[in-house]
Amino acid sequence: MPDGKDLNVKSADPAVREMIAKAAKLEVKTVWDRYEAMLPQCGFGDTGLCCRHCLQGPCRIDPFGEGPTEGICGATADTMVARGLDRAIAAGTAAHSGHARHLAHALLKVSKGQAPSYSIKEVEKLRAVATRLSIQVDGRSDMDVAGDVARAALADFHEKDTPVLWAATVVNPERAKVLTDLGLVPVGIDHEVSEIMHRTLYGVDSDPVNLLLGGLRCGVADLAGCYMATDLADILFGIPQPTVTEANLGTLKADAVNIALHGHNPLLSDLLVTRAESRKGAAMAAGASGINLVGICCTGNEVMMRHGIPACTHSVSQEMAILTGALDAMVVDYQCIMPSVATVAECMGTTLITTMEIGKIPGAKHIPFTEETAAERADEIYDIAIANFKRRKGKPVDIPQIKTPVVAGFSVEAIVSALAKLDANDPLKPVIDNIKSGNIRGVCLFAGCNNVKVPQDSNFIAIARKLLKENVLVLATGCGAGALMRHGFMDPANTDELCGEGLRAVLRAIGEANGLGGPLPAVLHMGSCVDNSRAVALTVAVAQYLGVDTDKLPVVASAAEAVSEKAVSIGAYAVAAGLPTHVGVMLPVLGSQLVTQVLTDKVKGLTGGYFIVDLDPESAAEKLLAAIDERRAGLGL
Ligand code: NFS
Ligand code: SF4
Repeated sequence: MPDGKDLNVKSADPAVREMIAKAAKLEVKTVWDRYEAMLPQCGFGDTGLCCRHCLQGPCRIDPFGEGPTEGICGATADTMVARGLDRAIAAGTAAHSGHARHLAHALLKVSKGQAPSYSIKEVEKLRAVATRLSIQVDGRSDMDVAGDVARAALADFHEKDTPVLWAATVVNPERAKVLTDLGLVPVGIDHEVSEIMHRTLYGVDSDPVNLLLGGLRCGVADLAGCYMATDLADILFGIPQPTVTEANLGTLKADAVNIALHGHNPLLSDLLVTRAESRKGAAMAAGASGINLVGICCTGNEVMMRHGIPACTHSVSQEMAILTGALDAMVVDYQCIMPSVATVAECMGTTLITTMEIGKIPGAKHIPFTEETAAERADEIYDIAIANFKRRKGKPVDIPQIKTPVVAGFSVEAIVSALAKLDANDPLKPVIDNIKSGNIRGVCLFAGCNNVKVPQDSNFIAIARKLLKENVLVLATGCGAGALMRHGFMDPANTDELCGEGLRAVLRAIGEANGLGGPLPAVLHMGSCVDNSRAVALTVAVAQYLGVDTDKLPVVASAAEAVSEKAVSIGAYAVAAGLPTHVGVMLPVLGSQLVTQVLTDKVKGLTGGYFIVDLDPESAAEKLLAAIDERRAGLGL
């Protein structure tokens, strides 16, 4: 594996490396070129010691104590760092919950018959969610219940005198008490984001510990946004079930109309998938073998989990999909779409299509998407891609012949039903028994992005390899799942080689009981980044089964190559939920010893969770294992 420090190795993915070489030949700039041009990056920003929260700034504090030790207003390093972190958490929370709010509006329109392209796909989940929210279901129509669920979701955004439902009803009672006692229960998702913006303003909150507690509370609001997004997407588009598919640039097809679905919300991407069949004739009339939809980033995860759509690539290598020259259109909604894709698309003859009012990109074609006009807009997108294919047909493309088999789609419901094949009356028992016996030493969730500062995927690969050998059950979401799938971790053919003996036996027993004729994949794909909520749901279920709080479980998380502020807000709720949470890149907090200490140590005394910041994957894996063992010992295992 490439060394984490070697800047010459840009990606551990050979398909990506092929395209990096092509970009260099064509003199097309990529994220790696722009990163090099940015070096050396500013040390003040890197450590969180730069403030622009008012017009007297920017203020910078010298981390070495040689220059100013406070900002012009008197803000200390501790204040600046805590305020900066809080704003990152608020931004992440706004994004996840914006995605959830969008789904809530769509569900409301469905319930009123105003969104003809959508329907309720999972009545049972709708009723289960409604029941959890104390909404009456008996004797009511699905549409009435859906309307109430949507209204309850929308009500969770603004301040009220009761807790946010999607936070209070999704954790175990013990955790709810911990959060209540610490004042970390949000009363409105938007309210919490807005409070962070207020308290981090010039001259409001300068107490670093108070600021960090505010950040954690906003983190719990982020959990609510994520959980709501998962619930509503499952209701509208179906609960993911294990599905066999593949990943990497080799999923593109030279002779087909290739369309990449990139971004996050399944509202548009799911519809494009379901309309593909009806557009196949038009594609074939244009001389194509058919329509080939591929996913990028979390939209890719959403359509992979529900429809088996292959994943083209993820996160930092998104430009590489276009560089193949085989993409006829890239359709995006919002979040994690590098504006640079517009330039690369122009060079390669791909049409970049933006679809959201809040997510326009200069150089892209904008097709405004609404739930009311979804079908027409989707067909417009298909027409553009097919016309592009006509122009491209017969011209050479460079598709790296690299792809990996993937089994994806392990929602909690799917996991429980797979386990039920071992014990129909008590599905969680086999997992708990294996945790107790040590066949499963613990559980690690890999989440988050690829970061240009890390050779792509190398941290994920190194840590996952080590943990699997040590019999840690590995779950993955987001572009962390993308990284692991592209390197064979979700191919059941590799389970035996990757896993230690105990874990191997468990995965084989479950696989065989489910008629797979072999084991489950070594890493279970749980979905997109909002679907970290699924990992929380599983953790809460195990905690309730054992009758302990979530901070007692041998469960850890790792955002090994994090980028987005969304990864920071997810980290905040993982810590609030009591999990040791690794981050494999520098968080901009090192400028404050106090903040660093609170996040990596002191907070443990409050929520039981804490951050482990370690850029070296080998020692990070050791620390995650140590955290797992500490908890096993606490449980007397
Ligand atoms: Ni998550 Fe998904 Fe990927 Fe990172 Fe972005 S796509 S929401 S933030 S880059 S994992
Ligand atoms: Fe400087 Fe204070 Fe203004 Fe920040 S808020 S820019 S530290 S004066």
